[in-house]
Amino acid sequence: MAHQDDREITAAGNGLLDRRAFLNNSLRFGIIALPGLAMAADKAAFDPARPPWMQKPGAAPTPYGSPSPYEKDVVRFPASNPVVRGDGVSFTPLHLLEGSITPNGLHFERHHNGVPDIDPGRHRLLLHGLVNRPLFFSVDDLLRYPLVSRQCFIECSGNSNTGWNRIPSQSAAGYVHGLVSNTEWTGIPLGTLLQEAGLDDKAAWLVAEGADAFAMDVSIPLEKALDDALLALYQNGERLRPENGYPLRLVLPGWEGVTNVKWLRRLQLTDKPVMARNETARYTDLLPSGKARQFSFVMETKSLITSPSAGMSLKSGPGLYQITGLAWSGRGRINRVEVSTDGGKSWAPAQLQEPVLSKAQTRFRIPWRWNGAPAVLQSRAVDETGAVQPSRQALIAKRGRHGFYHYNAIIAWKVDGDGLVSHVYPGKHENNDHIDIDSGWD
Ligand SMILES: Nc1nc2c(c(=O)[nH]1)N[C@H]1C(S)=C(S)[C@@H](COP(=O)(O)O)O[C@H]1N2
Ligand SMILES: [Mo]
Repeated sequence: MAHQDDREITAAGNGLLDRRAFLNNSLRFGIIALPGLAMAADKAAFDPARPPWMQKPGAAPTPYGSPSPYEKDVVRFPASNPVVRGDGVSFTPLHLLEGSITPNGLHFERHHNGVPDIDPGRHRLLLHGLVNRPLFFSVDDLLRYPLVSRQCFIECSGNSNTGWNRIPSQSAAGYVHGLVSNTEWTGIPLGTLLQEAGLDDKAAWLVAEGADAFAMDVSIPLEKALDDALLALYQNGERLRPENGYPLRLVLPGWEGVTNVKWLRRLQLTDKPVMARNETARYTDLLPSGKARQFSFVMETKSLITSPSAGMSLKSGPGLYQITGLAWSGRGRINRVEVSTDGGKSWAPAQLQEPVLSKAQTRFRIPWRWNGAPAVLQSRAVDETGAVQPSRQALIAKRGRHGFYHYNAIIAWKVDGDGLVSHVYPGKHENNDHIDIDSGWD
């Protein structure tokens, strides 16, 4: 049984410990698990001194590795529109991952009309419109430019949107909040190609179009294109996965997923936005005033405790546990993540995993001594611009009850007396009278 150590310093109410307790290597944490994920061990036939895998040679090397078969439950959660073929999403299992990089096979997906089967030898990118010299590139042409790498998250603005509903969702954390992934992208700064084409004085926007059956297009302000936009060819060291835009996608660090056009085929410089479906009928936010927010590009400061989270249980009973999660902001670096285990009465700063990168996901951790009584766990992120993740009440007060996109409120997990974890909305929730979102993502 874990016992109270001299070096344990309380940092907030209800057993939250100072993050520096991690320096004490002798700490042993309790087990947090999802029922059903553990493998059933055949104890009778098993001699730990002579495990069967030491009794014969193992498997031969293979051309491309895959996860251990024992990790078969660590998968995305796909959901498709039954009416429109190829319209759907799959969620990253954030609650089953550690660190901050999303493995390529688990990057979330959002397709409006399916994943095109693109032959890279025939794919072309056209750069035209208000430029001095229109340019046309093959993928091989693009690969001759100097490449740069940067880590950043991509988050669908529809991520977490069941948070707008009256009843808290009880799905696993990743299967509600996992329309976000974090990747090291490698490609060409878009500014390099714009410079080569030469910009007309009237150029102020850029229309990006994808080569999928949806021919998805969005308008992007030139300022962002010249700032940190990337034409990505590689994802975590290997060429892009088909579902994430192979052979070429636009990456706009910190901006809503829809602007990160996949299977990029055309960039047109214009003097104004085209008012495409995806910036008028969709991806706008109806406000309490009756007006709609348009071009709400930046993904706001957000965090999520990934463990313990909905559906898990604190299997070891009362004792020491590690609370961990992810924080991110489309405005820059994460400055601080605070954690509360007493329903928001007191907060303590979590340990941030270095390096903390701008517009990338940051892993946070904090030790917690659970006394066995019901507790409510929350995390609250603050970024380098001072933007603070809002409570659900504050978000609703600001945006009203017609929200669909940009849900970044604090998420609360309740641990009951048996250690079972569920999703709750703490505090009073007046004006809860809106129509629930029952399907759709975007
Ligand atoms: N061509 C094209 N680009 C696209 C989309 C699409 O359907 N077609 N979906 C967009 C949306 S809404 C999101 S959230 C991101 C998802 O990127 P991912 O599938 O790589 O996670 O891609 C964006 N780019
Ligand atoms: Mo999206």
